[in-house]
Amino acid sequence: MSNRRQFLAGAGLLAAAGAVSRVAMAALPEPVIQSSAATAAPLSPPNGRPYDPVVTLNGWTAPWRMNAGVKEFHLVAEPVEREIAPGMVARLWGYNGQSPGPTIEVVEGDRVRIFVTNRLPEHTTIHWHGQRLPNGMDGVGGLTQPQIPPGKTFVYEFVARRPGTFMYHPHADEMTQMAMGMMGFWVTHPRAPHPLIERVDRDFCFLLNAYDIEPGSYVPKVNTMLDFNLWTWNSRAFPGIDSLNVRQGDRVRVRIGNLTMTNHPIHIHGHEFEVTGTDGGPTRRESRWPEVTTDVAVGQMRQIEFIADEEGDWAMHCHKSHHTMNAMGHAVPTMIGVDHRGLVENIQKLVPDYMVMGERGMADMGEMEMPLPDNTLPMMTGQGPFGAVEMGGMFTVLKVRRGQKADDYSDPGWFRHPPGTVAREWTGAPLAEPVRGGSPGRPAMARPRTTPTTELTVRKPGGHAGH
Ligand SMILES: [Cu+2]
Repeated sequence: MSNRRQFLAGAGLLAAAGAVSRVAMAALPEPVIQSSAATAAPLSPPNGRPYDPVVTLNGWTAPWRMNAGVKEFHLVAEPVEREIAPGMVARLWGYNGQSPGPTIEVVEGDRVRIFVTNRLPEHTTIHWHGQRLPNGMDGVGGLTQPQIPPGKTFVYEFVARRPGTFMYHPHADEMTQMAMGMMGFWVTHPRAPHPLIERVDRDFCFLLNAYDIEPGSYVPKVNTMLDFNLWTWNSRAFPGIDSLNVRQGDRVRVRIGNLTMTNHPIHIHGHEFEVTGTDGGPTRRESRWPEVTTDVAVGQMRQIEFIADEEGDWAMHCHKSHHTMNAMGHAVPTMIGVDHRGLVENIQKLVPDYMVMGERGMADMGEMEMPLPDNTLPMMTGQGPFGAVEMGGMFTVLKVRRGQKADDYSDPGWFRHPPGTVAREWTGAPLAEPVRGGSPGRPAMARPRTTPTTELTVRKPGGHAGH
């Protein structure tokens, strides 16, 4: 779907470059609307200065129209339906049919004209986070411009002066509009070889965002300040986030912007990376050091780079463990070590569909077939080649393959591990009772001799809690 749309858009651009009348060029450019949450193929620039395009995870790049040397984009702020992951759709606000809006890619020195049409029920603006621009183009409603009323179109115009990694979002009723998903990515490519900006083989980008959507409902609660329950990358939660598919040996860049209300330590397995840029620009070489996790604070952007030299399926995720879970994870009491034997049958007389959560840990949640309200994602889910992955939220996989073609971003499937390279069960003689250290006192996690009195919270799936 997205490829076809991009192809059609590209065909439109070619026609525009040919013989379109001045009248047509004086009219608003046709906005291109996206209906799919799939990762679109990179959009090679059909005109203007050349560059290596980025790939937006579960997103796409906005086509533009070249008008007398100016790159013209048309963003439409509007209500959208976004599939968060298969099985759950959210009613959000976004741009051009999706949340986030399309990525805008331009080249350092480009003059850019962006038409913004407001189809929301309230006024809005767009702030171009991180850009050098005339003050009146900065998009702060009331401060640098009047708000864009519903039904109106405003024009922003400036030169993309600084190459780098940026984002855009409203600066009008921000708490509501960002909680509803209004945001997008912006990349300004360097116009010439830049001493601090490498050429890379793959260049991915996505925004960190978060929602508070009650299980079973569709619309985010917009008055939530901190206690969000859906942690997403580009408004997608695992297993809805596409994998990053690369060829072994590729130099890979990942650009990440944080428009949630908390920080996210982003972690990649199996490789070390360096932070090569922020929304302030490329970092100086002497400021770079190897990392496997980098924290992306609120309102920050981080651009990381590494050589993908280890074949395999490598987890890539936020390191806050409650950010790799979907909704319903919050109110579950800790039951590890609590002996439920005999209790469940009694409770089930009162609550027929009662299930015990977590007496052996929470891993059972990954496989539990619990009745969930419609339009609700399981808390931890996703199937891997060895079983349930027990993850949700801000989690995906970096797939490094020897055989991946240079321009191929398709999913190569699960990694086939060479024989003898997978952790395996010990089948030799079992160890007798382990020898414990000689410290006096009881071990910290000893099982109590008698079952303690336990207060149980009985939870009926469906979000109705009773006691
Ligand atoms: Cu996080």
